[in-house]
Amino acid sequence: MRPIRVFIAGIDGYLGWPLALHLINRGHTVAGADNFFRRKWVQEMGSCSVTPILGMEERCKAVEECFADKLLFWEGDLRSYEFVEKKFREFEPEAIVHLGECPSAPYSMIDVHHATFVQMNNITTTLNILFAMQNLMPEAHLVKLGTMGEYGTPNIDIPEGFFEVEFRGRTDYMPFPRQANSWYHWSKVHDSNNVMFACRNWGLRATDVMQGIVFGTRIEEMRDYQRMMTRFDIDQSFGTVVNRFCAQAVIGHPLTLYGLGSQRRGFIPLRDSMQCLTLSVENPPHEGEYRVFNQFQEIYSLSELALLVQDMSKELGLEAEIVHTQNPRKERETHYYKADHQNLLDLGYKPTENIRSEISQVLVDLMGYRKRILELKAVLLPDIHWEGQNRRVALLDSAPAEASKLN
Ligand code: USQ
Repeated sequence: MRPIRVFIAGIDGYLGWPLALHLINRGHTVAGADNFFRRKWVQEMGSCSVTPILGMEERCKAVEECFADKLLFWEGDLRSYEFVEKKFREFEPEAIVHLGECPSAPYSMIDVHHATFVQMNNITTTLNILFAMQNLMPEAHLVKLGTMGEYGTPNIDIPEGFFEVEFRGRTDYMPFPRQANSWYHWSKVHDSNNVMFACRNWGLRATDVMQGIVFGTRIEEMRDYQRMMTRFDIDQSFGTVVNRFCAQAVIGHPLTLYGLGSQRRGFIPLRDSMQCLTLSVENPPHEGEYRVFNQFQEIYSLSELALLVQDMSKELGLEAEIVHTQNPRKERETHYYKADHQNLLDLGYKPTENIRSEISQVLVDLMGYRKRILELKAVLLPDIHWEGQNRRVALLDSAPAEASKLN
């Protein structure tokens, strides 16, 4: 594959940072933008990244030293169309990976302010990117991060985006119904509709990635791990379930399995997520094509994963108790769940086979930050309920001046 110019929207995040390293290592020219909102949202949750991540200036310096390559970074808000257009004009990306959204279901369920913030932030940034592409580079490829959660948990198999429907004797190939389960997940559905329409209306090309729940601490490219590490969150809003279980195990806190634990989801290790996003970037769809990839390694129930974390903890001499806590979310706990994920395999995706060693690596890495996790213990229990009536601090709407120093 010839090297291309890739713009990462949300380059400072859990996925954005390792993706920059991964793409640079493969010879691509990478630039990115971020307004450090993720650092601020996690701070609002009373938490911070367990892994001590660097500020962007030091991150760029580390890249230059380790990869002998420059990483271009602009601080700015993707909700500003002028900012997006200006940076696209300067960098002339051939591919844009949009990770610059608020990724949390619980955060969006706090109250009306958080719900409207998440939807406006996510939908506006995507529209700005689509319009800037149409105005400046209609040939470019958008890789847009969606979520498996857009589909919900239907009682039938989940295809990759589209399926054939027969109704009253006629058939059509249509978008599979979306039944999201939080204001955040619905924001991704609205994005999907907008991206699909932009492809149909303007002939743009896009890959809409329905990603499962990511977990993990590292990828191969973090050779200089101390300086290259990505953030790792454990609070109820921004910490995903396996990452939270591992952090809990490391400090002897009970693993907080919500409800019965028989909820089934698609999961994907961080390194596989990087592999899949790169495959999408390097294999663009044709003009006008809107394609959907379901991106996960395997489907597991939450109980299976809790038991796996418990098992791997034991091997490391840690006692991890599993506790069924009352489920703060409204979600089906016992349900059918089967989803296709062939498209990425067809492009060459090689899923991590040993999930046990992946979990073990997370535990080992986190053991080095035990003290920090203990300090953050209070954020491990959930108090955001789907019923509403959440008492929470007000939303901070502008990035603090020193945000890039926060983690
Ligand atoms: N859960 C627990 N215990 C916990 C935390 C969560 O049992 O301590 C349960 C939840 O009830 C839920 C499941 O674990 O059934 C997943 O929760 P999560 O917080 O790991 O993931 P979710 O809210 O679904 O969102 C995450 C990412 C989001 C992405 C999504 C993929 O934060 O950005 O879109 O995973 S998916 O779930 O497939 O839609």
